[in-house]
Amino acid sequence: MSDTPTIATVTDREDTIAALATPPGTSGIAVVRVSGTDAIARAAGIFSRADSLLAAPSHTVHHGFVRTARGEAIDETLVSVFRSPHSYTGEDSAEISCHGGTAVSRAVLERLFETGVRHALPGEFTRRAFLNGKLDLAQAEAVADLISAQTASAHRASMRQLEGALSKHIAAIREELVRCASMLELSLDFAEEDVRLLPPDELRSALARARDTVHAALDTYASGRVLREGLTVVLAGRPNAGKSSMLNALLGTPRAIVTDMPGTTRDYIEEQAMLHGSLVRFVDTAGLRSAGDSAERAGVALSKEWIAAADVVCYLIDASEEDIDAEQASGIQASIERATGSRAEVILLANKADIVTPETRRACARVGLLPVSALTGDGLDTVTSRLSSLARTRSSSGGEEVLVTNARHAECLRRSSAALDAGLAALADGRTEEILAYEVRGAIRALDEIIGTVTSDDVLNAIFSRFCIGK
Ligand SMILES: Nc1nc2c(ncn2[C@@H]2O[C@H](COP(=O)(O)OP(=O)(O)OP(=O)(O)O)[C@@H](O)[C@H]2O)c(=O)[nH]1
Ligand SMILES: [Mg+2]
Repeated sequence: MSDTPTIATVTDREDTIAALATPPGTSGIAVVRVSGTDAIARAAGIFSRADSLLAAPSHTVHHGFVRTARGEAIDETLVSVFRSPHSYTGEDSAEISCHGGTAVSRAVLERLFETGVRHALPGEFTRRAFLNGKLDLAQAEAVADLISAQTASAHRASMRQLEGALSKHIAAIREELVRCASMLELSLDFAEEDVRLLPPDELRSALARARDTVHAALDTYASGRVLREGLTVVLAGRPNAGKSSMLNALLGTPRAIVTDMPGTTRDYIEEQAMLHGSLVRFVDTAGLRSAGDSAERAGVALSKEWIAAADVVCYLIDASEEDIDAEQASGIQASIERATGSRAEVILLANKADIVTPETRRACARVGLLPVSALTGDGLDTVTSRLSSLARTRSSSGGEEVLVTNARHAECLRRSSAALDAGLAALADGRTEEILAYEVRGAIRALDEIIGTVTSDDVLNAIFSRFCIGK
């Protein structure tokens, strides 16, 4: 049986845990992080100046050697000491800064494991910080976002969330709802005396205000999602139009297979890229046609799903083969608008412009098709600047105080808003205060899930397992 801890045992907070906090591989220095009740004693146990570590006040740094059990030097190190509760996790912690490199950091870790320390699971340090009340759940999630932020704006948004902007906003809405709920419950307690502690008008406007604030926060998720995941740009069109060639040209690397056989791409191909500082997620899809075998049909079904989920559809037409006319162009535009509920921006591209006649080029200009060539790169600058400007506008918070970037938070806000809508409807219908109180409590519970006051182990496992080891 393996003694590697599983997610089921992760709630065992008694253990002292350790992990490499810096990326594995060659580097100037590497940091091994240790946390738990015995963290300082365990670090002292492998350190040449054990006494100075054991007596060290919090936030001090100590020079010395990490040694094998037989006393041979493993590395010359600096050990930082953080005493509970003034540490990242809230527990006693030590950070051993050793020389970078796989062998050194592994030897330091192995040495700690010999003394009974166990390897930390992904996100376990942050999970302990959350469980010890150092961070709420939205802030803990912001730590993961901060680490994975690829653009300046994603960095800013996760930093604001880590500083508590979202948590404070949620707390303010929650406070108002708790006031409504307690008044409602008091009214229920005194129902027989017909005591109304909050006039119905005041209750209605308090609930409507809370609902509008929840809606406003939820509305920012459209931008927040683009900021976090990148603008989803789907390359679509008939087989052989040059979609995969276009993906390769936009990425500047031969990522997708290109052949002159229609139906080459079966599965979709997803790849992220930075365009002028904005994050874009390109998706190359199978060519749209009804013929083909079952694998190709499955690919086409996926293409349609991607089109429906796109922020931008770049629809490619093979200008050397297909007729260019206004009716066809507006037909394509209309069918994509139908598929996306007009949410996606449509960019119609006439590809293979390198081999078309001047007459065809003029026809493209007349019907609003942008002539491009995936082969020569002609016209691609126009495409990339349109995409990066769309990525910027679609990820901008529009000056909103908070920006919801996380799908889990958006889902909680959706539930909170639905409960408040149901509560307001109950109030308008003159239904009992019990029903109203029930909905308001539901709205509060959904908000609590965002900051983690009520959250199941399953939700915590799902959140923290996505973290890297050592965070
Ligand atoms: N002349 C010219 N040929 C191109 C251009 N773009 C693509 N092609 C050629 O068109 C053929 C099909 O290209 P692909 O990129 O595989 O087309 P696709 O749309 O991905 O095709 P499917 O995956 O089958 O749907 C290949 O022979 C490409 O070399 C272009 O801009 N100019
Ligand atoms: Mg292809």
